[in-house]
Amino acid sequence: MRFAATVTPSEARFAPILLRGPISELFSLVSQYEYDGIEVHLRDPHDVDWDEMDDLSRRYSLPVTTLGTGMAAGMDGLTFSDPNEGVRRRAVDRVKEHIKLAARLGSAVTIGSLNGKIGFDAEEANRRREHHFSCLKECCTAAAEMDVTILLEPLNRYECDWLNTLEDTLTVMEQIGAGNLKYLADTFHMNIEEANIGASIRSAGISLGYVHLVDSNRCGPGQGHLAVSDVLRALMDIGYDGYLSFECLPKPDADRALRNSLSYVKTLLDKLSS
Ligand code: LER
Ligand code: MN
Repeated sequence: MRFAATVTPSEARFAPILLRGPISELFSLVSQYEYDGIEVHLRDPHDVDWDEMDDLSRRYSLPVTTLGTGMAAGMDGLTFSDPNEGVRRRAVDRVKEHIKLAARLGSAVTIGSLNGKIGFDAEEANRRREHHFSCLKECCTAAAEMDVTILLEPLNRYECDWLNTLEDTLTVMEQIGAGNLKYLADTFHMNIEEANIGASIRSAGISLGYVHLVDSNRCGPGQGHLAVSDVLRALMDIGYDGYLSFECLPKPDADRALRNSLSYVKTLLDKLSS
């Protein structure tokens, strides 16, 4: 398993991201902490210089694992389930730009907060699910043409009112039927929504494309009450060899969160494999 750190060049404070700053400093820092990859959250992919990102990724031998898109929802109000067609169009067009950048960098694109909400009215909720389906399908088709994977991330009930569990996600994935659509398991959300995190990971099997390894309090693994070794054991059981990305709060500070998360998880993995 490989390790990624979450970063953003955006000033936005609401997302659980380890490092913020100019993109060149972010690559330099993450490589100093000896991570294998870097997960970059971008409100709009044109907020950064694509050539510069490509150069930095090569210079530091640091693959961009996935592009986070949630800031497009949080800052610009763009979602796939919005009742307004113009908003949905802008959401899809925005994600298509993330997809182009991802194709350039060899990364995936995450869809989490962009899934949006559906509300309580049954008919309206059905319409919004259909809107979501059309938008996600269009993005998966565009991504497939460029060999890009889309990671579908369910969020906990306080952030999303319909796509919360592995089961919800597998249902959507089955409806879409795209080979380049994978499940992103975020253990912070799973800790709230899944009855048994290890069992869910085992039942996800090859649908699993990426992991946000975060503790129960959204701090780095080892700082809360998540049974991290159960999660790692389940990942080992299904032969997961992708990234574990620490999408967590920079607490007590970014330096310690980056250092301690990595050493804590590496030590557990060593114990589990011996
Ligand atoms: C995005 O990866 C995520 O987990 C969201 O909860 C961020 O708000
Ligand atoms: Mn997440």
